[in-house]
Amino acid sequence: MSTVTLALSKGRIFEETLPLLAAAGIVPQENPEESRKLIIGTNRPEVRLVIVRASDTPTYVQYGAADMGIAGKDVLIEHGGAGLYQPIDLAIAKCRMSVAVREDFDYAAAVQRGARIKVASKYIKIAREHFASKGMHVDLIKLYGSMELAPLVGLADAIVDLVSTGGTLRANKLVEVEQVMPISSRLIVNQASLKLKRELLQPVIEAFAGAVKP
Ligand code: PRT
Ligand code: MG
Repeated sequence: MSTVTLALSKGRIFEETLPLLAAAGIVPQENPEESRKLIIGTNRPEVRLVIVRASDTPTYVQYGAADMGIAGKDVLIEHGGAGLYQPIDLAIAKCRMSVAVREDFDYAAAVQRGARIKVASKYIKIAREHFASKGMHVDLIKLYGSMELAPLVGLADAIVDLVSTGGTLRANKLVEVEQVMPISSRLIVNQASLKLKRELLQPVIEAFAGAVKP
């Protein structure tokens, strides 16, 4: 029997994917937040979920270790998208990529005088393209988490990070000075799987497409 493996990350993507899975008639047998299992069965014997780190989802799908996955546009841009078919914007896990600085940093003035600023981010590719498109010269500093700390301790003048409610920026006395792009999550499919397992995958893709709430 041919099987389908779907890669998902815990947290917001898993939560917001549950209704889409339900629309495809797929119900996970366990909640990954409670279980430590990395492979989770479903009500359908031919469908299983693998629980991966959000930024690893495209890699599992690219190499065919998972047939399908759900990943944020942020993660997909940084990955590059090789080997991935990206059929649907699922309109889940929505947020925006933004530039933020300390309240007391005059970003507009720095841009105006063509200052070379230090920018910390986990999203180096997105940050590089954004500042290049503005014709700004920046020094990029790669971080893996809690970017909000960097301007507070003098590691960077600005950060490029995801913003949802804005609560994290406010709590750290940072302000959003530019929106880089809106972010949502996409369904991604391994290109070879799509050809070899079309009969199994196509109905899942269609059910997801039909369940998207824009
Ligand atoms: O935690 P890990 O390193 O494993 O990966 P991750 O943080 O990328 O995973 P996860 O599960 O937190 O996020 C998965 C995806 O959800 C991301 O790739 C985004 O596409 C999407 N998403 C949507 C978000 C947010 N909203 C979001 N608010 N990802 C992260 N955040 C963080 C943001 O980085 C910041 O630290 O939440 C904080 C800001 O939130 P507000 O509400 O205070 O503005
Ligand atoms: Mg996280």
